[in-house]
Amino acid sequence: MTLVERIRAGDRLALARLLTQIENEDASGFSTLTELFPHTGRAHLIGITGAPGSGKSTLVNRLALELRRRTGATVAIVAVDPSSPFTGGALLGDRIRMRDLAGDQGVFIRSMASRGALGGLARTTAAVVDAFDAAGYGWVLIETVGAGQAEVEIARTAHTTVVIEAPSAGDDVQAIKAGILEAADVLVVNKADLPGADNAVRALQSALELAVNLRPVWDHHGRLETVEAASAEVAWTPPILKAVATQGEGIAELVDAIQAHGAHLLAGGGRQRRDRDRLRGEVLGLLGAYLLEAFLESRGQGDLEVAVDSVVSRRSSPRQAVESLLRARR
Ligand SMILES: Nc1nc2c(ncn2[C@@H]2O[C@H](COP(=O)(O)OP(=O)(O)O)[C@@H](O)[C@H]2O)c(=O)[nH]1
Ligand SMILES: [Mg+2]
Repeated sequence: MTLVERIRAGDRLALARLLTQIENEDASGFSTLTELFPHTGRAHLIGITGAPGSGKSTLVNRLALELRRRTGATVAIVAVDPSSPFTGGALLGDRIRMRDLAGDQGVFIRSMASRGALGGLARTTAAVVDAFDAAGYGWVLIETVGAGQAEVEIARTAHTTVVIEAPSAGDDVQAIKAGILEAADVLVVNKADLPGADNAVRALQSALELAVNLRPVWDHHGRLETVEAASAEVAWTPPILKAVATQGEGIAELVDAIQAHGAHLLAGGGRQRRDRDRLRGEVLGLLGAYLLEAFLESRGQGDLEVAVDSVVSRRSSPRQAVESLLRARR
């Protein structure tokens, strides 16, 4: 059997090998992915994002168990943590916490750390998600720290984006990064066993009312629509749930909300729109990477350094340097 056939047949070792090839940006991995791509598009992608320590990994663990129990479908977990180096403690911690899932052949966990160039993490994550999708995983949970732009982008391109918040000591919601709340389909106040959970729910409620009105909507051509035009699409009001991930409380309700959102997307055409947004981002990201690579190959690294020199010495602005690099190319 070929690698593709083995992956499609559910061979975990074959899948693990492909994931390693993808992370190493190995050319044979990409050709395997190309063969697998026609088999993607079935998985429900769930982005889970929030501040470090809000309880994402604990919740993802519980969520995976509940999805397995209730739907029987297989679950893949992609933990994206750019802050942790390969041997870092956070990954180890995640692995230990995930031990409830160990031994379940229907669950596959992959931790990813940042490497490579700008946008590299988003591209690699997209490829890993495609691999799980083609391998037949019904649910793909993508845990990202809601900190950097890249991570927010990864989370918001999922079919369902879950934003996790933990109660803070003060009365404010711990500042959720701008842009993330607008992307939320489901909000979870985790650590509801700690004081301040109800305050956090109230604060999120008012923040959400603002955010929903500003929610950007793209039409089929990727153009930004006005809110009035977009309101033709039936609105989804993101529910705000409370959970105690360590005890498994609120997880059943979270699965209910995720399934309701999935049904909403299917009924209203939102699923195709999100797929298109996500794949569009993937195409643009790759195009950018290829163009840059082709440019540097044709000009050599030397010209780039000369241009950087001229910026460092303030002889040109960054924009001028790029313009003259592009002019010299023709
Ligand atoms: N009190 C309480 N602690 C929690 C809860 N969920 C997670 N934690 C703890 O919060 C810490 C961070 O959890 P983790 O899942 O690693 O958070 P992440 O960084 O967002 O992935 C761990 O010590 C968890 O045991 C909860 O519902 N209540
Ligand atoms: Mg974590």
